[in-house]
Amino acid sequence: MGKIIVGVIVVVAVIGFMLTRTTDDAVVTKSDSNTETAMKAGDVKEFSMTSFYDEKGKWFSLKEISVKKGDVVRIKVTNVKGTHDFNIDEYGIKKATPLNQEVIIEFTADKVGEFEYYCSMPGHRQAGQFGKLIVKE
Ligand SMILES: [Cu+2]
Repeated sequence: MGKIIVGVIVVVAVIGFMLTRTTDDAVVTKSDSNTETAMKAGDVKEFSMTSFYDEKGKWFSLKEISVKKGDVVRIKVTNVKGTHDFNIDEYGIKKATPLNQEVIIEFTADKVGEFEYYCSMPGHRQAGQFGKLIVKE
């Protein structure tokens, strides 16, 4: 009698152990593939703006860009009037934007916060040539 009970307990324990193992493996595999999918699926967020000046100041046509952390940000800047560039200090971006050329700036938004993009030509930022990059968690 005692042997049977011990035998049953052992069988139950072995089955339970196997079930736990299977479940753990399944969970691990699932979360791994989810992580991979999330990394690969980093959405590409594309924006276009022009860079120019007029009698009121110097400008980027787009004043604000909002993305999520992990997004690939692609900004197309076309300088249509004057001499300008495109900078985001916190992301180490400094790009010349020659007249009448579409310049593509691409980076992964891996830092959360609000950052300013601006033109570094003397006086341009002060004259209005800046905008806000918002990266949300
Ligand atoms: Cu400028």
